[in-house]
Amino acid sequence: MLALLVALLALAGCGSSSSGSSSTAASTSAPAETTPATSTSTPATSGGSSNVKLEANPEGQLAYNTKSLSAKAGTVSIDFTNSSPLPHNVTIESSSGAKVGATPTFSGGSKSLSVNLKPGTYKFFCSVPGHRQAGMEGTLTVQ
Ligand SMILES: [Cu+2]
Repeated sequence: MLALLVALLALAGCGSSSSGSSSTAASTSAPAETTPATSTSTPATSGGSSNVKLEANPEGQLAYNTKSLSAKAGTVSIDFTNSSPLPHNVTIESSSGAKVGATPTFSGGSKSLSVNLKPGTYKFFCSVPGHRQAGMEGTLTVQ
């Protein structure tokens, strides 16, 4: 009876030997995917463009709302509004008197004219007969 007990204890003692195998945690960390940064840098416009607003006198006087405009050299957009009952236009003329561009003659609404201008002094006027003489003209300075 006693021998059996000893035998059982002995067995238990032997079985308590723990195996020291430590499970090595497999570190399978995938490398972070580096998405290539698409740099959308806006290229500096060399020519430049400017927008100029001009308005005819809405009461029907033969006048623009200004006699002097200025713009940067390059593409110049002139937004001309004519709320007057009289038809008008905007004509651009170089200092030598050459016509550079013009909007159609119209009444009501607005039209825009896009011209490529070099630095210099230009004239803007309405080419409807009598209008320029009456005062519908001004100076456009391009720098
Ligand atoms: Cu006019």
